[in-house]
Amino acid sequence: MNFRLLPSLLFLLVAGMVSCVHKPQPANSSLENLIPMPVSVKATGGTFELTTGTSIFVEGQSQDALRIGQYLADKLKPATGFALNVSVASGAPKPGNILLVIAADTALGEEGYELAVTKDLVKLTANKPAGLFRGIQTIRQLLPASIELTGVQQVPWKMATATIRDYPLYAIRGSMLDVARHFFGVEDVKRYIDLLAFYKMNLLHLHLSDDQGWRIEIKSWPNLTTHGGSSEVGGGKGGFYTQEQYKEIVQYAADRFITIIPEIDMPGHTNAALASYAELNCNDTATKLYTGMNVGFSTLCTKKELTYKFIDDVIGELAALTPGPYLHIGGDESHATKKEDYIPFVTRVQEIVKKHGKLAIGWDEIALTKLQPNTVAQYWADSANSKAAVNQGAKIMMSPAIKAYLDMKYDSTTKLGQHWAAYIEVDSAYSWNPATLVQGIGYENILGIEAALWTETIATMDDIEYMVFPRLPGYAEIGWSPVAGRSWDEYKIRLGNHGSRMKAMNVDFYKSKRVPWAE
Ligand code: IFG
Repeated sequence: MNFRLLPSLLFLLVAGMVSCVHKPQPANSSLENLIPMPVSVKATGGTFELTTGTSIFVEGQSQDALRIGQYLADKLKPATGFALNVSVASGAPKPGNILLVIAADTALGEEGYELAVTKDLVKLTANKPAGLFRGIQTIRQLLPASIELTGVQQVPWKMATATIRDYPLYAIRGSMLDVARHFFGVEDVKRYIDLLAFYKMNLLHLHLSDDQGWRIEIKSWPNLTTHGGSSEVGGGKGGFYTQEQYKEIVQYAADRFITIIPEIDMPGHTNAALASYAELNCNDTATKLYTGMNVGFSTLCTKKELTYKFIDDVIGELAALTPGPYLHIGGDESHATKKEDYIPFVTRVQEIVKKHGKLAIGWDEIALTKLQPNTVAQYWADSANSKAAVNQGAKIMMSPAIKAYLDMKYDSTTKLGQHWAAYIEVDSAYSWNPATLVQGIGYENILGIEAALWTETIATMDDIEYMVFPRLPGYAEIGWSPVAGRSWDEYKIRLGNHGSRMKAMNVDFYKSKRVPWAE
């Protein structure tokens, strides 16, 4: 034995042990690939097989459960070719079936569920319909990734048996889509909603107006869309949602237990409205349509009474179309509005929102004003504003630009997006805790988390998918899963195993080198 070699042999031995201890083992069962990670997963080591003979039963005459059951059947059919029957159970289901139950279990809250998979039965129980729908996403993720393909696959549709009990950490987990800088039609928005639903998100904030475009039909002010909706960043044709189309989006989201929050940004970010109606301008002269990317140059005329009639009409029509509790009034980057005008303006707009039976939410600058009880401040860049809002007793929607702005480039080589706040690689997008990010904003102050996609540089659904994925699943987990034990080193394995699911869903995601993508 050449003893001089001993130290290097020892080093190799120790290094070998360390690496096998720390090298995360690729998950070998879908139970270990769930995103967001459930509160508790108890594997029982068997398998349940979905077959052409499987039926979906619901207990009791619950129309919600039947509709959710049909949603599951519709999701499973393309890849399996099975037309699963959905009906009300009469007695205990026979082996090989799925049973959906809505039954009182208050600890599960609005969106929690319990999923018991045995070799004979998949039983999903929830306290409320939304919980049943969230549990359906877990069933999808327990099946092989090819379940998300659109053509029939000849594979055994096996699920690992387990008992899962699960519910969200935050009441709101969502995303914002800016349809003002670049317009995205109803089908694109529906696809975005489908992707949010897969990761148990429950909010879509639509940024409906800005300098470059007005995107929602307001019958009492038609030029807002006929003129203000006719262009976009870069000079494209823009577009807008008729009220019927907006209602279609709202219903599509509601069917997936996702709430729409519409935003009319004001007093800044209003050039599209100012270009549409000369009388909205202090000088009674309409501005030109704007197709650039600057911000902070526009303001409604806060001194004119007409401005508040305009706002009352707009918010009134939008509130009537929006079942959700919130209307977003923007309030950001009002650099062309004097502070002494901004404060009474936002105070008045909050009153108008309240008059129409809604709660106001605004970007964190609104904390400069006296906030109505239950007004929410959305933290994006100024922690002082957000702490001021907390000091007024307001809840915070966490959308820190340095962590949750989806238009931030991954790194300096990313062609799309901007990087004024930060480069946000997939690990950075995941490795933060909303409840500790800003001193003075704790868990009890936070309404939820929202990842925002601004679209100055984003023009197509592919662009959206590239910037949103694979970061979005991380935000879904931050918003849903327990903080204890959360770590990038563990999560990245699960995310790597989701590559095949995103691929099966035709998501054009960014293949970050920081993720061990499973083949
Ligand atoms: N800030 C602006 C957005 C958008 C964004 C791009 C907010 C609240 C920069 N306001 O973020 O309109 O231009 O990253």
